[in-house]
Amino acid sequence: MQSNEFPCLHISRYWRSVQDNLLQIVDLVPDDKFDWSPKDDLWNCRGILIHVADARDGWLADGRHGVQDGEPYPNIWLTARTRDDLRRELVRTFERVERFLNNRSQLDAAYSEEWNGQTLTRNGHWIAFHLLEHDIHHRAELLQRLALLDIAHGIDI
Ligand code: NI
Repeated sequence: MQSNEFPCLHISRYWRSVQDNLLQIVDLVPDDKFDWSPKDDLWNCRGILIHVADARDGWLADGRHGVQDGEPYPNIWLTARTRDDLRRELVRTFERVERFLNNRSQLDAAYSEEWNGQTLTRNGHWIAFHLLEHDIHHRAELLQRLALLDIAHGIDI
C-alpha cells in the first residue's frame, strides 16, 4: 500500500446507530423542555434537533455546498414544532442521507463552493464524513442537555 492510500473502510451501515440515538433523544426530552437551554446564548433542544435535520438537507439539496440531489429543501425551522414533527424530519432526512450514501456517482463527484474568497472543493465522501461528524457532535450536545436535566438516557457510547 502506498503512503497516500487508505484502507477500504465500510462504515455507512453503522451510521444508523447515531440516528437511532437521536430518535431516542427526541422521545426522552420532556414536553416542557424542548425550548429549554442551559444558557441564553445556547440553542435549545428543539433548535439543535431542527439544525441536525436542516444540515442534512442543506448539504444535499441546494447545490450551494455541493450535492444537488433533486429533492426539495423545505424550511423546517418554521414547520418542525412538535415531538412528532422533529421525529418525522429526522427520519426523512436520514433516508435522504442513505440515498446519498448509496449513490456512488454523487459520492465520487467533486463539489466546489466559494468561501471567504476561496474556492473549496470537496468530494461526496468528505460531505458524508462531515454529516456523520455533525450528527455525532450534536448527539453529544443533546446528551449533555439530558444530563443537565437529570434525565437518564441509557445511551452508553
Ligand atoms: Ni452544527
